[in-house]
Amino acid sequence: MIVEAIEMDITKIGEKADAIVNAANETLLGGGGVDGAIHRAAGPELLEECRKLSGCKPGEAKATKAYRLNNKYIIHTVGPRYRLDPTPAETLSRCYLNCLKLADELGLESIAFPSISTGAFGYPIEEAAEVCAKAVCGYKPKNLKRFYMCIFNDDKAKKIYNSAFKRHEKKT
Ligand code: AR6
Repeated sequence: MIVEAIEMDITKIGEKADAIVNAANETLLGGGGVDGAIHRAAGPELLEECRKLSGCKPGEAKATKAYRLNNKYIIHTVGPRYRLDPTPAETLSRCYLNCLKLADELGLESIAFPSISTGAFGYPIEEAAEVCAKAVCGYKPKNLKRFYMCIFNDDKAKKIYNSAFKRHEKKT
């Protein structure tokens, strides 16, 4: 699987990604940040489908259709709140792995993630990139061929993720 961080609004990645991941909260009923942007771009039908999912626990993943977005699916996950979760690295790692597993079960070949938990949920970017790279570079895909980390307007964060991916790709 080719793993890279790119500078991109995740709602604009289009057909390059079969699925985009949403950094949601336990209600799955929308919020600010990337969650708000995805709901705005996908349209109100997304909220209707999310209402039927009865929420999502931190570290878990649930898929919906992508509606007005040019992707096949949106995979919703809930990251750890850095200061409140007793084991934030474990929860963040499960977010990445459960989303990848679900995408593989759906037969998808490409997936785009936002930087889960590093906004409103307060996860320090260097630590989050390390957890992400360890999980993703150690994952053995079935169908997935491309992993995009979409970084919104932040060249430094993009570099942090790409150097973490390089370090972990050498180990695996
Ligand atoms: N494309 C890519 N990345 C983005 C976009 C975008 N369009 N918009 C923001 N980001 P956050 P969290 C980046 O706060 O920390 C919500 O209210 C942003 O710059 O969206 O997991 C939910 O409902 C940051 O680097 O997610 C939850 O309540 C990253 O996405 C809570 O926030 C994640 O920031 C989840 O917090």
